[in-house]
Amino acid sequence: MSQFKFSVGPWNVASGADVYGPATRKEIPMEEKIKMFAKLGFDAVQFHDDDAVPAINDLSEEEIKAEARKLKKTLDKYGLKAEFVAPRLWMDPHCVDGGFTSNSAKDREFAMWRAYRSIDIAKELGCSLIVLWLAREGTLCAESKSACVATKRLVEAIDKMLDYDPTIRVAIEPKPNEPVDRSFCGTMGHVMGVSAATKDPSRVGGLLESAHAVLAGLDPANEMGFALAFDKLYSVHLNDQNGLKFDQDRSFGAENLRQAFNQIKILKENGFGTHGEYIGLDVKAMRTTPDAAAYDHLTNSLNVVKALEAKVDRYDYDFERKCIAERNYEALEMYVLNLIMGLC
Ligand code: XLS
Ligand code: MG
Repeated sequence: MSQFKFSVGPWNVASGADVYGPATRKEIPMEEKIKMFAKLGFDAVQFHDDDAVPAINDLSEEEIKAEARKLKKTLDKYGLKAEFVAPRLWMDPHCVDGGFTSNSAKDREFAMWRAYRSIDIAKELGCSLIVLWLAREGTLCAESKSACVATKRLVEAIDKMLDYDPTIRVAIEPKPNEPVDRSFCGTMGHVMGVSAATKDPSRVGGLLESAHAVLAGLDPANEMGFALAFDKLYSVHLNDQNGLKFDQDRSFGAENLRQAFNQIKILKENGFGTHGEYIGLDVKAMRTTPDAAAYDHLTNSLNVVKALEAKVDRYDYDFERKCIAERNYEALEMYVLNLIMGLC
C-alpha cells in the first residue's frame, strides 16, 4: 500500500508518433483513458488546457467553462480529481517564438489569454494548481532575446496570473533545453529565483520532472530536495532519462534505479504528499509498444515507485547514521546497492 496519491496526464497514453515517423498505435478517446486511469489506481488526472477543452482558441470564454464542466462530470463519474491545468502554448501558431517571453507583444497577449483560460478551466475542474512548462521560453538564436528582459517578462506574466485569481498557485516545471536550445528557466534554482521575484512567492513553486533534471546534468533527488527546503515542491513528474540527449520520458527507474530510489527516499523523508501533493508520472510508451500494452509503462512506473517505497521503509537509518559518524561512505554506498539489488 502506497502512502502517496498518484496522477497522470492523458498525453502519457499516446499513439507512438515521433518527429521521425507516424503513429504506431490507435488513438484512445479521453473518456476511455480516464476510465483506465481509475482502474489502474490513479487518484487524479493532469491536463493541458486543450486536453480539457479541445479547439480552445475557437471558443468563447463561457463556452470554454461549459466544456470544462462536462469534463468534470466525466472525472466525477470515475472518482478522479484534476491535479492541474497547464497552458499548452508550445503547440500554438501564436507561440512560435515563445509565449510569455515572445518578442511579439501580440503573442505575449495571446499567451496571457491562454493562461487566464487555464485558470478558468482549473476552477471548473475543482483544482487550484497551474503548471507552466516553459517549452519555448528561450532561444534557438542566442541573440534573439535577452535573458534579462525575458526573465522580467516571465515574472510579470506570473504576477498577472496571481492577480487574476487569488486562490491559484503556480508551479513552474523547469527544463534546460528542447525544443529551444537555451531556456530561461532551466533548473529548480531558476524557479526559486523567479518565485521570489513575484508579488506572492508563497503561491509560486516548482514541479520537478526527473528527466528534465538529468538533461540539466543534475540529480533529480537533489533538485527535489532543494525545492522541499523552501516548501515549494508542488508536484513531481517521475520518469527516467538516459543521459544528455532528447527528452525520453522513460518509465520510472528504467535507466537509473539508484537515482529513482533516492527520489522516493527524499520525498518520503520530507512528507511529500501531506499537503495534498500528488506523485505525477510523465512517462511515454516506446514507439514499438503494441496497442495491447498501451498502458504498461504506467503500471510499470507505479510498480517501481511502490517497490522503492518498500525499500525506503526497510532502509536502515541507524546504519546510515553509523556510517556517517565513521565517515565510512564506502559502506553506506554498498549498503544502498545491496538493498536495491535485493541482497539485504
Ligand atoms: C514535456 C513536459 C510536459 C509538461 C506539462 O516535456 O514534461 O509534459 O509536464 O506541460
Ligand atoms: Mg513533465
